[in-house]
Amino acid sequence: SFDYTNYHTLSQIYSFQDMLVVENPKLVSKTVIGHSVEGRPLNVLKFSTGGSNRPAIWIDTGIHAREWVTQASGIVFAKKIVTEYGTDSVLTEILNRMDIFLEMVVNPDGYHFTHTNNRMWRKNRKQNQDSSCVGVDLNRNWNAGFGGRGSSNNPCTETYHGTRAHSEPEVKSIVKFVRSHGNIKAFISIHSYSQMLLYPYGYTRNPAKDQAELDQVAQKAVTALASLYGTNYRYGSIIKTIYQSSGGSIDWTYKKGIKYSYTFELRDTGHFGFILPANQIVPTANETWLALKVIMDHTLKNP
Ligand code: 0X9
Ligand code: ZN
Repeated sequence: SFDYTNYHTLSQIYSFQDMLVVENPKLVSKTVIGHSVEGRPLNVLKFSTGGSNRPAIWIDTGIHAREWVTQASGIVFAKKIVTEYGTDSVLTEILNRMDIFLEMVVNPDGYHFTHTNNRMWRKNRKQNQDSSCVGVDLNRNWNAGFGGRGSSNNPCTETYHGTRAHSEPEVKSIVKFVRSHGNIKAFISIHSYSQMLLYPYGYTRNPAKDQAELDQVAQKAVTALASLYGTNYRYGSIIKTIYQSSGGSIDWTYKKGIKYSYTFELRDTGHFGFILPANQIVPTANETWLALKVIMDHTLKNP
């Protein structure tokens, strides 16, 4: 059976996804929402107990390749959803009325590259025009303050925003999915590291219209997270809590009307950083899951 306590290659993750569908056909299905720059499938798992186009929660992990604890946590979340449905009352209520979509490897080319060439790779693997430097930062490529401060027009930097908003297939596929679905109520994008729970905006200091509510939910979520092992999270708007960052995913989803748009920065605060030891995968996922359930439960109860 699958070893949740270790990191896995891309092909192992793809196999895990297919196994989960085979073992839970009534609850889980797989949709390919597009293909990466290098042609790899962009897989989204759908967890649904029925209905059609139910209000939905989106969760993504692995938009940045080197943030390995996020893809690994995505695997644990998927397993938790299938085992807790019917036993955990909060998750059961959520799935009785809403769907959950989980894209656990948003950046498959980058993730593959972190296994084969450079463990610290962050961006996708776009061959940039007129530059020998590779890759676009997929969290600077969205149409929200695109090209502004906190992103770079230099293809050789880690925060290169690309030639235009939604130029990258890994981003465009999510944009098309969100638009065509039309009923996504929460969009949660998971990164590491820093131990933070962030809400819009990242590109401007103007507070989000729903800042008070987003802040209250974040406070409840980080309290739930800390209840398991005492892990301390800061929370607040992106620009005030971490740094200015333009063209980020949740600024776009929030502007599109998805009120509950959040970004997590998982463990740790810098001791191991991106190279978090594998024995922290399950504890990290377990505590994060408690925060996710707070956000999902609030979303369910505030339609
Ligand atoms: O810089 C980023 O993209 C994130 N930090 S990370 O170290 N994981 O790269 C912060 C993301 C802020 N979120 C948005 N701008 N949406
Ligand atoms: Zn990141």
